[in-house]
Amino acid sequence: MGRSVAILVSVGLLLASSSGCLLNRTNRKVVRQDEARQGVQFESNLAQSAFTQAATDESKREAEGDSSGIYIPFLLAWGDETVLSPAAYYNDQIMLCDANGDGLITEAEAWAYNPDYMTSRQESTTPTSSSIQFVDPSNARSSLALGEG
Ligand SMILES: [Ca+2]
Repeated sequence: MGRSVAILVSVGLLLASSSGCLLNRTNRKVVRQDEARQGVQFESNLAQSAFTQAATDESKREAEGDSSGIYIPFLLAWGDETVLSPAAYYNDQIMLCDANGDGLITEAEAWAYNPDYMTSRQESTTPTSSSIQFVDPSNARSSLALGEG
Protein backbone atom coordinates (compact mmCIF):
# COMPACT_ATOMS: atom_id res chain seq x y z
CA MET A 1 0.00 0.00 0.00
CA GLY A 2 2.76 2.44 0.99
CA ARG A 3 4.76 1.57 -2.10
CA SER A 4 1.87 2.26 -4.53
CA VAL A 5 1.31 5.66 -2.90
CA ALA A 6 5.00 6.46 -3.38
CA ILE A 7 4.75 5.47 -7.05
CA LEU A 8 1.66 7.63 -7.54
CA VAL A 9 3.39 10.59 -5.88
CA SER A 10 6.46 10.07 -8.07
CA VAL A 11 4.34 9.93 -11.23
CA GLY A 12 2.48 13.04 -10.13
CA LEU A 13 5.71 14.94 -9.51
CA LEU A 14 7.05 13.81 -12.85
CA LEU A 15 3.91 14.98 -14.65
CA ALA A 16 3.99 18.29 -12.83
CA SER A 17 7.66 18.92 -13.56
CA SER A 18 7.39 18.23 -17.29
CA SER A 19 4.73 19.54 -19.64
CA GLY A 20 2.15 17.18 -18.21
CA CYS A 21 3.39 14.03 -19.93
CA LEU A 22 5.54 11.13 -18.77
CA LEU A 23 7.61 11.15 -21.95
CA ASN A 24 8.38 14.54 -23.40
CA ARG A 25 10.67 15.41 -26.27
CA THR A 26 10.47 18.40 -28.60
CA ASN A 27 13.12 18.97 -31.21
CA ARG A 28 13.20 22.71 -32.01
CA LYS A 29 14.84 23.81 -35.23
CA VAL A 30 15.47 27.40 -36.36
CA VAL A 31 15.67 27.59 -40.14
CA ARG A 32 17.32 30.13 -42.48
CA GLN A 33 19.66 31.22 -39.69
CA ASP A 34 22.32 32.62 -42.02
CA GLU A 35 19.90 34.98 -43.73
CA ALA A 36 20.51 38.73 -43.25
CA ARG A 37 17.76 41.29 -43.01
CA GLN A 38 16.84 42.84 -46.35
CA GLY A 39 16.69 46.58 -46.71
CA VAL A 40 13.40 48.27 -47.44
CA GLN A 41 12.25 51.87 -47.65
CA PHE A 42 9.19 53.40 -46.06
CA GLU A 43 6.94 56.14 -47.31
CA SER A 44 6.63 57.59 -43.80
CA ASN A 45 7.50 57.02 -40.16
CA LEU A 46 3.95 55.77 -39.65
CA ALA A 47 4.36 53.10 -42.33
CA GLN A 48 7.70 52.10 -40.81
CA SER A 49 6.27 51.86 -37.30
CA ALA A 50 3.29 49.78 -38.43
CA PHE A 51 5.51 47.39 -40.35
CA THR A 52 8.23 47.08 -37.73
CA GLN A 53 5.74 46.53 -34.91
CA ALA A 54 4.38 43.41 -36.61
CA ALA A 55 7.50 42.18 -38.39
CA THR A 56 9.57 42.06 -35.19
CA ASP A 57 6.84 40.51 -33.02
CA GLU A 58 8.48 37.43 -31.48
CA SER A 59 5.20 35.85 -30.43
CA LYS A 60 3.86 36.02 -34.00
CA ARG A 61 7.10 34.56 -35.36
CA GLU A 62 6.91 31.68 -32.87
CA ALA A 63 3.21 31.13 -33.56
CA GLU A 64 3.76 30.89 -37.31
CA GLY A 65 6.25 28.08 -36.93
CA ASP A 66 5.40 24.54 -37.93
CA SER A 67 5.06 21.70 -35.51
CA SER A 68 4.31 18.05 -35.88
CA GLY A 69 4.37 15.06 -33.63
CA ILE A 70 2.42 12.75 -31.42
CA TYR A 71 0.59 13.79 -28.30
CA ILE A 72 -1.15 11.40 -25.92
CA PRO A 73 -2.47 13.28 -22.88
CA PHE A 74 -0.46 12.66 -19.68
CA LEU A 75 1.66 10.02 -21.40
CA LEU A 76 3.55 11.23 -24.45
CA ALA A 77 4.48 14.50 -26.16
CA TRP A 78 6.93 13.83 -28.96
CA GLY A 79 7.51 16.08 -31.90
CA ASP A 80 9.38 18.63 -33.96
CA GLU A 81 9.06 22.42 -34.12
CA THR A 82 10.37 24.54 -36.95
CA VAL A 83 10.57 28.34 -36.70
CA LEU A 84 12.12 30.98 -38.95
CA SER A 85 15.08 33.01 -37.73
CA PRO A 86 14.12 36.61 -36.84
CA ALA A 87 15.79 37.96 -40.02
CA ALA A 88 14.07 35.39 -42.24
CA TYR A 89 10.72 36.21 -40.67
CA TYR A 90 11.36 39.94 -41.20
CA ASN A 91 12.23 39.34 -44.86
CA ASP A 92 9.12 37.25 -45.42
CA GLN A 93 7.04 40.02 -43.85
CA ILE A 94 8.56 42.52 -46.31
CA MET A 95 7.35 40.31 -49.16
CA LEU A 96 3.87 40.14 -47.60
CA CYS A 97 3.62 43.86 -46.90
CA ASP A 98 5.24 45.28 -50.05
CA ALA A 99 2.35 44.27 -52.29
CA ASN A 100 3.77 45.66 -55.53
CA GLY A 101 7.34 44.58 -54.76
CA ASP A 102 8.92 47.97 -55.48
CA GLY A 103 11.00 48.02 -52.28
CA LEU A 104 8.99 50.89 -50.81
CA ILE A 105 6.37 50.23 -48.15
CA THR A 106 3.67 52.85 -48.50
CA GLU A 107 1.13 53.82 -45.87
CA ALA A 108 -1.55 52.05 -47.91
CA GLU A 109 0.49 48.84 -47.85
CA ALA A 110 1.10 49.27 -44.12
CA TRP A 111 -2.65 49.69 -43.62
CA ALA A 112 -3.32 46.43 -45.40
CA TYR A 113 -0.51 44.65 -43.53
CA ASN A 114 -1.14 45.88 -39.98
CA PRO A 115 -4.60 47.48 -39.83
CA ASP A 116 -4.83 47.23 -36.02
CA TYR A 117 -1.74 49.39 -35.55
CA MET A 118 -2.80 51.91 -38.19
CA THR A 119 -6.32 52.17 -36.75
CA SER A 120 -4.98 52.76 -33.25
CA ARG A 121 -2.63 55.46 -34.56
CA GLN A 122 -5.46 57.04 -36.53
CA GLU A 123 -7.64 57.24 -33.42
CA SER A 124 -4.86 58.80 -31.36
CA THR A 125 -4.39 61.50 -33.99
CA THR A 126 -8.09 62.26 -34.49
CA PRO A 127 -8.43 66.05 -34.37
CA THR A 128 -9.84 67.53 -31.18
CA SER A 129 -12.64 70.08 -31.28
CA SER A 130 -10.15 72.88 -30.61
CA SER A 131 -8.14 71.99 -33.73
CA ILE A 132 -11.15 71.81 -36.09
CA GLN A 133 -11.56 74.93 -38.20
CA PHE A 134 -15.02 76.01 -39.14
CA VAL A 135 -15.60 77.56 -42.54
CA ASP A 136 -17.59 80.75 -42.72
CA PRO A 137 -20.60 79.90 -44.95
CA SER A 138 -20.44 83.26 -46.73
CA ASN A 139 -16.83 82.57 -47.79
CA ALA A 140 -17.79 79.06 -48.90
CA ARG A 141 -20.53 80.47 -51.18
CA SER A 142 -18.15 82.96 -52.75
CA SER A 143 -15.64 80.16 -53.33
CA LEU A 144 -18.30 78.09 -55.01
CA ALA A 145 -19.30 81.06 -57.13
CA LEU A 146 -15.69 81.59 -58.17
CA GLY A 147 -15.37 77.92 -58.97
CA GLU A 148 -18.44 77.95 -61.19
CA GLY A 149 -17.47 81.10 -63.03
CA1 LIG B 1 5.38 48.94 -52.36
